[in-house]
Amino acid sequence: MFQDLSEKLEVVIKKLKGHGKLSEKNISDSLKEVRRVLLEADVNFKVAKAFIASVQEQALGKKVLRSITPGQQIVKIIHDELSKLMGEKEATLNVTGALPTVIMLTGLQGSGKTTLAGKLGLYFKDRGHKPVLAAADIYRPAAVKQLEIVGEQIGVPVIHEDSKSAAKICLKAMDYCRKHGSDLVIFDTAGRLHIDGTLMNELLEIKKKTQPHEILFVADSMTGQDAVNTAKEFLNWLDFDGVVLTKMDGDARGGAALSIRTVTEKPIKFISTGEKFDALEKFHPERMASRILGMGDVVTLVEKAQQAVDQEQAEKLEKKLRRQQFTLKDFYDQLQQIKKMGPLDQLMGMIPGAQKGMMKGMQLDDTAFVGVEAIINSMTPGERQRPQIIDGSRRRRIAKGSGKSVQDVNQLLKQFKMMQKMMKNVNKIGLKGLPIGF
Ligand SMILES: Nc1nc2c(ncn2[C@@H]2O[C@H](COP(=O)(O)OP(=O)(O)O)[C@@H](O)[C@H]2O)c(=O)[nH]1
Ligand SMILES: [Mg+2]
Repeated sequence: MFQDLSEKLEVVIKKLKGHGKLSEKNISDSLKEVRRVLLEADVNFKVAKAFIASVQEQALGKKVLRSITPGQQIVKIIHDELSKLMGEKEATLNVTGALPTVIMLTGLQGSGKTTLAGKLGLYFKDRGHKPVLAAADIYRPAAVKQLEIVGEQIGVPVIHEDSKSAAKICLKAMDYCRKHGSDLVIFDTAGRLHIDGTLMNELLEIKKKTQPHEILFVADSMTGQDAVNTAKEFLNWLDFDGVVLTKMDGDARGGAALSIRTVTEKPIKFISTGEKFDALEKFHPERMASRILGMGDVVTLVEKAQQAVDQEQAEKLEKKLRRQQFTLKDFYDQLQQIKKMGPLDQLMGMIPGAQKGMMKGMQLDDTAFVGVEAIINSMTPGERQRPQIIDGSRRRRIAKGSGKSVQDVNQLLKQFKMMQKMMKNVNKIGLKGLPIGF
């Protein structure tokens, strides 16, 4: 997520921290660089300007200049301002009032509405709700079919109808909820490639007739400032309550995430980080600021782990590790658990001080672990216990036995070592219950 932005900011920060004392000129120069980095990340021009002005004002204060760690103080200011930019506090969904709770998804075509309908459906189902999806994109027959498949995959009913009125379908879905004890309905509305009056009037009609508790604008974060401009138009026509940023797993530069809140004054409520239905995170501005600044996001990591990891097994492994009995077989089991938490490169960004540099040149997709089991199986119990005894000739033997290359064996041993190293980092901040290695 925002790798480029993050890396560039880290360079500036490293320089700042490197100075024992900071002069006003040091600070101004650094902030100019920050401004350039923000603009390169496609942050709205006015937003970047106001951001820098605010950081500058605080950074030139006596408290910072006189401090013994001025660089760190400024980083803290930048962190807090970034967090403010994205909303400061976590925003929740409006899900109280008359039943069913109505959530209406809006946005351009391809922004990720239908996928999000599935993700939110699953999100609420997992939390004990009985959601229903309404197929209100009436123009493309394929759209209804797509939502039906989504509904099937997450086990949630989809309401549709051969009708020319999207509002009518939405009302029908609400009616279905009342009759079947469903407490929440999500409208998957039509989008366009560009904003047009017909679409907006249709969305307005749905809004008027169904009085949604929550209208969400779905923004493709990959489109940067375009997403922000579109958001403004939707806001003017329709008004909405919150934003969902999609495709945050891609190489979005960060512009949308950093500008949309300030420009629309509406909170970002969720981010979507992949095509699978569980790739949805509540948006936490403060945690996102930490991720952008390369400080990691331990809280989200722990939450993910708690969902994916077998607690008992984790504790057993923790004990083993303390007694230095952690073997490569355990390592293999751990890899399986970690894989359940999400794509590895996304997880890496959440570990303080353990990202990027460490992982450079390593393949981070899910195929990274293919063959691991074969290699481990080809080792002797002694080797699994004490991988440090695996020398060149043993490596060749293991490679042969597993049908893998010596490089594969080297790679695995390297990953094992890396995990132990990362764990030291995590132990320093005293995390419990995470899979070993996190
Ligand atoms: N990588 C990635 N792809 C996504 C995400 N959300 C949606 N997509 C993809 O974006 C495309 C358009 O999504 P869709 O939900 O059909 O958009 P809609 O036209 O707004 O309903 C599909 O190929 C989705 O799989 C996401 O968070 N990450
Ligand atoms: Mg759609």
